[in-house]
Amino acid sequence: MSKDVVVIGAGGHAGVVVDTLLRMGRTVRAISDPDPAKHGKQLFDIDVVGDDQSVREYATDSVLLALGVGIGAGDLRKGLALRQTLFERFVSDGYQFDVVMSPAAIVARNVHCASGAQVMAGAVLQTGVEVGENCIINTRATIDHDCIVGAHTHVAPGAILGGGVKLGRAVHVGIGAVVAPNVEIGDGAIIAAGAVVVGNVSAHVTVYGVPAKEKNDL
Ligand code: JB3
Repeated sequence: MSKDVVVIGAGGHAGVVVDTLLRMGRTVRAISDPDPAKHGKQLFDIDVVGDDQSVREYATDSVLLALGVGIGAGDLRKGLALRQTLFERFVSDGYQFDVVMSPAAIVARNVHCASGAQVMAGAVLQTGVEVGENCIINTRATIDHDCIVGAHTHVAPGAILGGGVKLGRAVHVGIGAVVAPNVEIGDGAIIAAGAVVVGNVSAHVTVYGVPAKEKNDL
């Protein structure tokens, strides 16, 4: 039987994470969030017990963690950096992150998801896909055969990756974006919502539109 889970963050993404964990049959022990207005409140009957310091009350070997902070709005690079910082801080303190896998996702038998990866309802992951640590494959995203998704990357709802796509680390693929087969996206790149990417994208670049082109004013 799996260990109980503590969820970090109590916003919109955390609600999805907690619901998914409950559907997986996990017990969610507590939720942490720095916002004092959320302390004492509940998410699906689970208490928001305090800030991240309250997580330290649970021995590292007694619980698993799940990152409920998504910050997929506003400054996307800041959001991705916060997710990476929180993940790495808790790992260096000795905690382990659960793989959050919706029972309503369709996942080929040989897909590999690293620690902390999150695959939400309706996502489709085809054969040979590798999902790096602390990634979000969000609602109804499609990751086709042999794609590699780098650590800390967020594939937003409804995005579609053709076969053999390689996403670097801390990439954001926006809602409904499409990436053509075998395209490579560099570390830290942002693919805007609805973009159609037909060629490789360099690291730390933002692209938008159909077909996608570079945005230089960010
Ligand atoms: O688009 C979709 C389907 N999901 C988006 C998701 C990926 O990102 C969603 O629509 C939002 O854009 C965003 O969800 P998120 O991150 O839950 O955003 P929000 O609802 O604004 O909640 C963020 C929560 O994280 C707030 O309660 C913050 O107080 C909390 N937070 C910020 N920094 C933190 C920290 N929580 C903890 N535990 N530790 C922190 O350092």
